[in-house]
Parts: sequence; C-alpha cells; structure tokens
Amino acid sequence: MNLVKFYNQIRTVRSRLLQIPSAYDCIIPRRPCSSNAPSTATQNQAKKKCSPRPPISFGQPMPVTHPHLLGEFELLPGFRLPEFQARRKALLALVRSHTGAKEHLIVVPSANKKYMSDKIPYVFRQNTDFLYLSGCLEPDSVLTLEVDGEGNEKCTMFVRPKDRHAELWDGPRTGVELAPVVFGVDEAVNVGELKGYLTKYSFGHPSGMVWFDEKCCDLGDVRKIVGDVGKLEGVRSPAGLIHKLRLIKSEVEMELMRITCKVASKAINRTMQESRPQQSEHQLFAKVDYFCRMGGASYLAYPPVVAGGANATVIHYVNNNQIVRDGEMVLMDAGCEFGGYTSDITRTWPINGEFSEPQRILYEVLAQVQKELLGCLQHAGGETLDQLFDTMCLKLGKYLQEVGLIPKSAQGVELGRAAYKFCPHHVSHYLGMDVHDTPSISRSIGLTPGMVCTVEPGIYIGKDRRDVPEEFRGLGLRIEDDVLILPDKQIEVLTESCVKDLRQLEALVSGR
Ligand SMILES: [Mn+2]
Repeated sequence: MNLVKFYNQIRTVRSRLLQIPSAYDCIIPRRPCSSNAPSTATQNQAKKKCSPRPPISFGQPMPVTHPHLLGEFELLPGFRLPEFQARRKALLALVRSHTGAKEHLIVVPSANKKYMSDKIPYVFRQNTDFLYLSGCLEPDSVLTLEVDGEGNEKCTMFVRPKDRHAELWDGPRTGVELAPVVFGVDEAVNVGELKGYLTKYSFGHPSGMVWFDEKCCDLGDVRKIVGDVGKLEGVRSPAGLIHKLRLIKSEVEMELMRITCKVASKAINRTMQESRPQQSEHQLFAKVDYFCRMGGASYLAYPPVVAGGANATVIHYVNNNQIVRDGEMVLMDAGCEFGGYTSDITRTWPINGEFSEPQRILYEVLAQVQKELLGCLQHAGGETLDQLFDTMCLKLGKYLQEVGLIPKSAQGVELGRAAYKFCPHHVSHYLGMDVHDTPSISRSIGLTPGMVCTVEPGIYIGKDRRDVPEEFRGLGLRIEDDVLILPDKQIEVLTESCVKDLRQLEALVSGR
C-alpha cells in the first residue's frame, strides 16, 4: 500500500471510530510551550497548540503519538511498512522453495506477558521472529501467512480486541479495526477466533503444509490450537528460515546496529572513566545502565556481567554484589537495545587505572589474540565462526606458551586443548535483534556481507589452578567487539569507539 494512502486511511478510520478531526490536527507539538510571558492572543494560541494530546491511542508508539521516537510513516524506528511486507514475502518464497507442497500456512505467535509477582509483569519483550515479520509490539497476538496453489498470498494479524476495562489497567491496544492499516496486513481478526480460523483453513486446505515453531511459543492456547488443527507431527518449524532472513542485515538494520554499538561503547567508556576502587559491582552496573538509557537505549540488552577480581573467572557471573578492591580488575560484559537492535561488548580494566605486572601480561596476550582474530574476519567468504574458534585456541595457546603458562612441549591439538582450559567458551555468536541472534543458524557456514557477529576471546584462571604460577590465579579477562561483515573482504568494527588499547585504557581510568 502506498504510504500516503496508508496515513490517509489511518486518518479516516480514526475519525470514523473516534470522531476526531484528523490525525494531523492532533499531532503532539514537538516543542513545549514557551514560558516567556506572551500576549493573551499568543497564550491562547499556545494553549491550543499544546493541548490536548490525541484521544486516539495505539498498542505501541506511532509517529502521531511518539514523534520523538518515530519518523514519518515509521512503524518501528527506521522501518516503514514496505520493509515488513518484503520480509513476509521473502519468507513465503523461502517456504515454497523448501518443499514440494504448494499450499502453506505459517503461524508466528507473539510473546506473552511474564509475571514477576502477582499481577505485576516484567518489562515486556516481544518474540523477535514475530516482531521482525509484523512490527507489532503487543502480547497475545498471532501473525499468519498463507499461500495457495496459485501463489495467492494472504497475511492476517490476530490481535486483542479493544476492551475498555483491560485497557484501563494495561494500556491501549491497537485493536482489530486499526490493525490492518497499522501493520499493513490483509486482514485483522480477534485473537479469540484463531481456533475457528485455523480449523476452517485445515478443512479448506487438507494438503496445506503448516509451519509453526512449537518450542518458541509461550502462548499455551496457540500451541494447543495448532496442535489440534495441524496434527503437530506434520508441522514444521519456520524458525530456521526466518533466521536465514534475519542473519543478513538490511541497510536500516546495519544503521541501527551502528547506533546501538555506539551508545553502549560510549556508556562503557564513561563507566570506566568514573570507576574507582571500593565501588561495588552493583554501582558500576547502575552507571552503565544509566549511560545507555541516557544515550537513547530502551534498556540493557541482557543482565550484565560486572565482575571484580576473581569473580571474572565465573563466565556468567551476574550477582554483581561485591566491592571492587584496589589492585583488582573489573570485567564488564554489557550491551543495550536501541530500536530493537542489540550491542554486546566486554571490556576488562584495572579499577585503579594501572595494570599490575601479571594483569598486564595477560591483557597484552588477549589484546593481541583479539586483534589477530579481527584480522581473520577479513577473509569473508571463507572464514566461519567455528574456524575462528579453532584459530583462537591455537593463537591463545601459542601466546600463553610464550609467557610460560602452557608447557613448551604442547603442540597442535594438544596446544589447542590446553588453551581451551583457559577459555572454555566459543569466540563468537551472531548478533542482531537478540544477543545470541539467529541461534538456529550453524556457526560452520561462511561469513557473508550483512552478517554481524562478536569476537570475544577470554582468559580465565581459577584460584585453584595449581598448574599456573600463583600470581596469575584468580584473574579473568575478556575483550569483546561487534563486527559487521562488509563486501570486498572488509569489516566494520561497530564497537571501535569503546576504549581497549592498554595505554588509552589506563589513561581513561586514571584520568591522566
Ligand atoms: Mn557476546
């Protein structure tokens, strides 16, 4: 649908439903009213401009209600309807090319609300596959895509109907009437009618193939309905195909990845700059969270690891409740979500601004390995993430051997194995809307332009490692950057502005 037509349609539907003049008459003023004592005429004018907010409401930000978040015609920051429509079309094409079946029905559910305690929900986070295809931020919704033998396509959104009482408590819903124009789908239906709709479909299309990701669906009713209607054993998961699309970022997605990485880089720089001995991990967590949000992020993308001293040797340490003492390092693994896209950065720094000798030795080894691994990604088309992991083990092994932490006798596979004891996690994962993005995509496929991945080697030496000289025990380090693969064997290190050079790091933290 033409975009201007789309907005006109919204305007018409809205005025019809709510008897308001038009969407544009109700746009919230971008600037607050001036406080300089104006003439009565200007005062009246200002009053008129500033109030009231539009009585219309949607289940999520829209350009008319949130002009500070969304540009004209955008459904999500940076994205207009045609991008979502193109994604849905691409998925239907992929599904058709994957099997002999001619008729297909894809069912993609939203997430549901999760509760922290009685009636108190956690911050809602949408199912990213559903969000990628629909742009819809509401819970308890379902998107269906159909294609018949003649290639006719149909896209339907099942949404929560308007409900005055429920909306009083949980906020507005977009509702069945507005959903087709807001999300650019052919039809919208009350989610309560999903069972009837699917039953009718299964009678009308007995050979239709049903695609549904049972594992990722937390809407119990929907799982049961699809199970009853689609005979679950014949149902296939579309997750792998959706992830195939999500793996390669579009221009807009690349731009959002750049922004989310910049926001988190800056936040971590500020956090490092303001860190001092005797601060708690909890306070450093609060700082990085604050700086990310002030930079425009919605929230941190995951519970960060803020680990002082030997806590850094626990890879998923998230207690973040210890005091960081003078002479210790801090390992911070944090990232934010900006416009639905995620950054994932790790930096390790000395809390007092100066690495001790053993800390410096390990930091230099790790920084060298990380730099060389970034170089390896410039063989785009050949390198895979699993190969990058093997390369890390060998390089880490070699350098740890040089500083005397691995016996000189270790060679080849044995050397790699010895290094794995120092870094028992993978060196990379894909990154995008989720931190561990597109998890159904194998890490043994060649990297191609448009992919984003992390590069995160680490060195962790437990306090009980008797095979390592005492001064190195209890040290844990990781350096993690986010990388966009570009054409022509080029890469863009999206987190480049986050300080990691040893000297710059010491200067930043010590305030020199
Ligand atoms: Mn990571």
